[in-house]
Amino acid sequence: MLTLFAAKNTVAFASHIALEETGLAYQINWISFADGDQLKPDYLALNPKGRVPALVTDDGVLTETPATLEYIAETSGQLMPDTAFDRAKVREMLSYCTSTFHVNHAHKMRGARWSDDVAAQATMQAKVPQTMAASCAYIEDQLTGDWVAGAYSIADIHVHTICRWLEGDGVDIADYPKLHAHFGRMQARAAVRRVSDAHG
Ligand SMILES: N[C@@H](CCC(=O)N[C@@H](CS)C(=O)NCC(=O)O)C(=O)O
Repeated sequence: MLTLFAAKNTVAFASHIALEETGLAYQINWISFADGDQLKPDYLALNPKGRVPALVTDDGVLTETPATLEYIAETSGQLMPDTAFDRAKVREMLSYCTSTFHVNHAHKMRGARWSDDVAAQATMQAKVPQTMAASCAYIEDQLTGDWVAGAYSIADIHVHTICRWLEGDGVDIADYPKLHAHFGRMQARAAVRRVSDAHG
């Protein structure tokens, strides 16, 4: 049995979708950011980074969304395309999502990670619509079919999870027709709807 430590509507949403899609046995342990659960000793013992997700497996704890997603894909034999090239394209997108797309978004609420200067934090925050729009334009350009790399995969799940934050980041996804259609395809999936309902 896997246990996913998740906070609602965070990037842990991606690992939650992957678990729900594959049918692996899992349970959710909700973390409340409002209560500061991610910084409490019990949770820090599990994930010293004080972030979600954390996925507890029989072999130990995994953190970082690309790692948790790839573990779920590999152990289930699902959510990865067939060819070496397409699998590398999936990893390319996971890497982009975690290192750039997500980090752009984090500059809105988490500027204190990078500067103690309140004015600098405000400057970072002001730039979020621009950097998130640039990420959308990049992904729009990458989308040549229904999915990021051949078949539906963990890369689609990661992209979708971050796209759910776009409205709050001041970006209209309708400005990116292929990404918008991808968003609709994701929302139409039963597993995504179930996870969406769970996150409220
Ligand atoms: N690179 C990590 C980032 C994880 C991360 O930053 N998660 C955020 C939620 S979206 C978090 O736990 N933030 C808590 C905090 O900053 O206190 C991943 O992709 O899993």
